[in-house]
Amino acid sequence: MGVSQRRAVAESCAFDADLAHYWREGYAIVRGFFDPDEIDEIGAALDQLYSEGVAHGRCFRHGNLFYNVAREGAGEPLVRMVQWPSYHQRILNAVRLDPRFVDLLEPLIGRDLKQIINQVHWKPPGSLGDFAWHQDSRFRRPASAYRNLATAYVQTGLAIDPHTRESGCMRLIPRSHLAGELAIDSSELVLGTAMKDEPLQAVGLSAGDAVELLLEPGDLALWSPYLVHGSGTNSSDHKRRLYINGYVRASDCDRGEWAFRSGAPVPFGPRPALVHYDELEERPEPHYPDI
Ligand SMILES: O=C(O)CCC(=O)C(=O)O
Repeated sequence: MGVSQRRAVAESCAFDADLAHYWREGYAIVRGFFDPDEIDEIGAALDQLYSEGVAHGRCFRHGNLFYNVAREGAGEPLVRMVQWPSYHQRILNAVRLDPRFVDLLEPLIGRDLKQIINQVHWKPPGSLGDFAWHQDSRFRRPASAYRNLATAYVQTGLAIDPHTRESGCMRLIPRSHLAGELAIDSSELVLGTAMKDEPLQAVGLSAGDAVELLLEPGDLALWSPYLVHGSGTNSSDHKRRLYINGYVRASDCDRGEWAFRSGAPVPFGPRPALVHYDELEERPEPHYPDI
């Protein structure tokens, strides 16, 4: 697809067609997955989470729960991301276990699902919120613990605010997932690094082929772990929040928290499961990491 064919992703297909679209293009959109009242409630929970991050004033970890807090000058700390807020935020925990997720995902990855991502991204207007071009497969390490990425893993993102070009919506390269893992330069961090053309060109892709993931509050996007994507700065006058939950067919993953067994939600157990924080056993206590 060339530049002239670039199109916004605003026109999504009906639910059935979305799944075919997911396999073919590497992503799909479900419009109005959560309703406006629910989104208001989730938004309020996210604002509470954000205030907690500001109060920490720097990165904070307690087990898998992690606040990524940056400072830009002398202003208020910037909470860029929180991982696993559901351990202590009831409303966000209810969202990740909502039966709508398993109903949606069953035809893709079945009814026995673990969760490897539970994460919120904030982009306040004008802030350091960029995500460099990447595939999520880059973060599935050790590789031996995450099997059959193409067919067993689905990332979902629930829009809490409008996602537009101005607010720094995600940009996706359709069909890039079909190539599997690409050697995209990973020498820089993804979060906080602007999308550049060179790393894409080096693997035979072009930013000109990207589509914009335009979402209204309540819309849900699904994307493949191999889909190349990124996002830019929020130059709108409102914040842009995205609530991400990543699910996997349980038999294909040695890590992660259970989310659904035979389609029924599974609450957290008494101890957190190993996901991405490798020092969970050695350093589970609350602390401010040196990063
Ligand atoms: O929040 C965004 O704009 C980017 C999300 C993303 O790239 C990811 O979660 O992998």
